[in-house]
Amino acid sequence: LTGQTALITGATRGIGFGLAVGLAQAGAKIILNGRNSDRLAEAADRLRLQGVSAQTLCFDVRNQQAVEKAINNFESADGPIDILLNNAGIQHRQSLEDFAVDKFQDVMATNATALFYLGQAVMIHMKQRRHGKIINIASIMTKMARHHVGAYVTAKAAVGGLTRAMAAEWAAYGINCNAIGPGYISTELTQPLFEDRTFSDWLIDQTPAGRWGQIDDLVGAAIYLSSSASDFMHGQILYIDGGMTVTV
Ligand code: GCO
Repeated sequence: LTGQTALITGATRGIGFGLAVGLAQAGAKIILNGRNSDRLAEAADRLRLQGVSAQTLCFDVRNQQAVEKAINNFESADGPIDILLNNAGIQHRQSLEDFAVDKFQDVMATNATALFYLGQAVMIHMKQRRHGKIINIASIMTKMARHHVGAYVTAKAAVGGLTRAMAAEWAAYGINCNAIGPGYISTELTQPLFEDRTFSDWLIDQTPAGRWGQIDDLVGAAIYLSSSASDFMHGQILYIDGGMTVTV
């Protein structure tokens, strides 16, 4: 990815931070995004400790004006954004019948609508260059569901549709849009589940690979979808789930 610049949203921790390290190790210049400037600076410091220099762009992905301003300013002052990794996401677990409306709306805004804001903002520039890679972070919940994550399931299903919609309209401009659908990856977001012995034993039993996923399990797919190796791939979702979605 040498010579390419990658913007990763929600990159202060978890999958976003791990993929930033992976793309950097493959040669990309990195822009970390987060909505908290202190956490963003701390993440950039952690990256530097791993020998990776990163720029930072602090904005809330749910704020379309802030998204457009940050990306247009970067493009005019610092240069092209070649790769967008739409990673930012939140989780809220509650029974659907009791699910708080404001929480549902926040999950949808962060995990789905924000990806549209980011995609629209970067593609205007990618279209001019007839080159760009957009990678949306979907989930096994793009095509499955489980109790108490109804907003997340709905949002991640929308990510699958948005990925196809972006591909349908933007492939003609030399922009590849695809998605990665992680299974259960051990991160801060899933820590309550990882620490729940009953859930974790069930998950391992449901997963042919017999283990929780690690963030490093996702890096290869992110590099592939960021590189010219995937130039003829459009609108696809790569499920990296230990086999969970293909077995009963
Ligand atoms: C949950 C988890 C899942 C995982 C991930 C699996 O409560 O079931 O949060 O949603 O985060 O999405 O791909």
